[in-house]
This record gives sequence, structure tokens and C-alpha cells, in this order.
Amino acid sequence: MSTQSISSILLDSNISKELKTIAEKVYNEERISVEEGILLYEKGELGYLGVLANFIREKKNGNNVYFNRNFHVEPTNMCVFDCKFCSYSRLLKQKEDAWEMTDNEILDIVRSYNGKPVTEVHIVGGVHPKMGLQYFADLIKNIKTIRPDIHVKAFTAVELSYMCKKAKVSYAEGLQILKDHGQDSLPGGGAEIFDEKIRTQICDDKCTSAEWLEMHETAHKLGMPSNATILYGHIETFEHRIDHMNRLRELQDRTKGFNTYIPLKFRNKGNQMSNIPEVSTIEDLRNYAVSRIFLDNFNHLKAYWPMIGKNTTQLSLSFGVDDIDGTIDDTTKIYSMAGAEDQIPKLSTQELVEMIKQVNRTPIERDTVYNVITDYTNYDFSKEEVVV
Ligand code: V47
Ligand code: SF4
Repeated sequence: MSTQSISSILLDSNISKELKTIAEKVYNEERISVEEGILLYEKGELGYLGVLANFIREKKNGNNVYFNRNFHVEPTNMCVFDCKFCSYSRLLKQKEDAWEMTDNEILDIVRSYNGKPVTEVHIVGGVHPKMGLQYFADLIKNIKTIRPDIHVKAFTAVELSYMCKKAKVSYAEGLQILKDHGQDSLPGGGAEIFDEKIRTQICDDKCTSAEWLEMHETAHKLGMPSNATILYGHIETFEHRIDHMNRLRELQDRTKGFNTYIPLKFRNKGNQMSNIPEVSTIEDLRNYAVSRIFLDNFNHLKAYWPMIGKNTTQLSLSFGVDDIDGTIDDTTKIYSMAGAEDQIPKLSTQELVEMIKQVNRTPIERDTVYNVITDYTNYDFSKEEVVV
């Protein structure tokens, strides 16, 4: 079906020569250039982009839609930094709405999942000067004592860079300490937009783009995989989005350490960029599709459903997306505080599976590194003892 659709693009007299050349490249599994990436954003209409992105998606991942059973821990929302788009952080001096969890409160969250079949804990939060490298290393060790089987995906490069600088250790030394205490991988946050001029305008004081990339490269070399994000739909241009992906594509060529790319749509509630309108759903879908076409060396493209809502998530599965994250309980506040579609980001596994089946895709529960745990095609939920 996808092949036929690409053929129809090649025969369509309304489609320009340049866009046909890109379609041919996609068909032949050739990499597209930076200029071609920008052209896709500027000239590729939704149907055309969907055909190409879906072709790649089905080549790489068939009909599968991946998700995992995870929960979030956010130790604090107090942060030394002042990102203009952030609705979540409270500067250290602003105590109102701020939280700071104790070790025991964090470990109680982990204990509350005893007996439940979660495979991953995702730990991120504000950058708090009192919570340093050794504090987090010990915390991870304690989490692993309670739950030795769980995969710990923790700390954005922003948090890690701050921790390492404060502890006066290199990135490699800091990551090795965390790895030795049980950290398995890094989430993709903190990337925002790599273009230095835009980064200065939206998040001037946190780690630089070069530092973000260095942290992930170092992690990959130590055998810790990671994810990559982009924060799109604010003051950046199409050129900036492609430049961002190009820097990731180059790093992935060297290390192959990225699991998935996660476009995060800028939401404008309760932050210092509230005057900027949010982009449309069509732009979300176009962005997924161009990302899928440009990032030929990324195996997976993730739509973060709590952010874009269930309907757009279902649509995204025809525009290159093959992963919809997890069954996140109401443990993350990053998105509900920024105006996400689903104010209470919680879906049971059964609801997630239904959402995928409704659009005729195959629901696959995965672990963090995409090993298949369960194919839910013919799964009988009535036999499950504990549903998360
Ligand atoms: O880096 C903050 C984003 C990110 C807003 O690796 C906002 O599996 C939109 O990276 N509008 C942190 N986005 C979260 C993150 C993440 C999420 C899910 C899965 C994974 C993964 C990683 O949240 C930040 C920033 O880009 N963010 N404020 C906002 N107003
Ligand atoms: Fe702090 Fe992260 Fe919010 Fe920036 S995005 S202010 S680093 S919590």
C-alpha cells in the first residue's frame, strides 16, 4: 500500500520535481539533505508527508505501536534555572506551589508499585542545588534495592551537567558513578532547540547545546542509551528544527546510542511565553512526518500522548510515530501545568491498547530499550490480576 502511494506521488503532475526527488530517495532508503529537510517543511503538504513518513515507519517497525509500563518520579520542581517556556519550575525563592520530596517519600512511591508489572521509572525534576550527584546516586541505589528489576531512566543532560559541575567531576566520571549505582539510561529532555540564538532567548542560563550533546555522547560511550527531544512550535523556524535534527543525526551516526526521538509541542499556559500561540494539530502531524523522514538513523519516533491528547496521538500513528510512551500515572506535572490536552495524564494499559487497536495498529508493550514484552493483539485483560 505504501509503495503504491509513493508511486502515485511520482506520477502526480501537481507535485514538484524537488518533492518527487525526495520521494524517490525515501523509496530507495537514501538519506535526505538539510536543504531537502527544510523544503519538506516549507512545501510538503500533509498527505504527501504522511505517505513518505508512513512508508518509513512501516519499513522500520511494521504495524507495531510500542508503549511501556512506567511511572514518573519528580523529586522537586524547584529550579535554579529560568527557562521561559517552563510552567513547572518554581525558582528557589518562590516557595508557593513548590515541592521538595524527601528520600522516604520518593522511595514510598517506588514501594507503592510493588507487585505491579512496571518496567521503568522515569526520574526528572527541577535543578535543586541541595540534590547533588552523590544524593541521586544513593537514591538510585535505594530504588534498585527495593526494585532490582526496574529500569532507571533518569535526569536530563541539564540536571546531569549541573550535578557534575557542582561535584567537580567530568561528565564521564559523573555518569560512571550514577551507572555504578544503578542508573540505566537518560531521558531526552533539556534539548529544547540547539540553535544558539534561539536557545539564548528561551533558556539562556542552562547547559548549552554543545554540553547537551557531549553529555549524551559520553553516556552512549559508557553503554547508557538515551532519548532525544525537541521543543517545537514557539519562536523557532523550520531551519532551526532541521539544524536540531541534523546535530542529532550526526551524533547518532557516531554512537547509535539514541533509542527514540520525541518532538514536544510547546504549550503556552502559565509560563513566560504565554503570548506565543500554539501551533495547529496539522503542524504537529507535519512535524512528526518530517522528523520521521529526516532522522533515518533513529529507529523510533515517540508521540508523548499526555501532551498532545489521545486524538492527535492516534492520528500521529499514520505520520511516522510508532511509540506512544507509557501508562504514566498522575505522577508527572510538567504537562498538566503547561496546558496539556489531557489534564490528568493517566491511562490504564487496557485503555492504551484500545486506543492503538481503534486505528488498526498492533499494540506492543516494550521495555525501555524496545525488547518486546507482550503483544496485545489477542490479550485477555480479564485474566490479569493487577492492572496498572
Ligand atoms: O526539556 C517544558 C519540555 C521537557 C514545556 O525521554 C515543555 O522518554 C512543552 O524531556 N510545553 C522534559 N514542553 C520532558 C522530557 C520527556 C518527556 C517524556 C518522555 C521523555 C523520554 C522525555 O519538557 C523539557 C522541555 O522541553 N517542556 N515546558 C512546555 N511549556
Ligand atoms: Fe528548570 Fe527544566 Fe523548567 Fe528549565 S525546563 S526551568 S531546567 S525545570
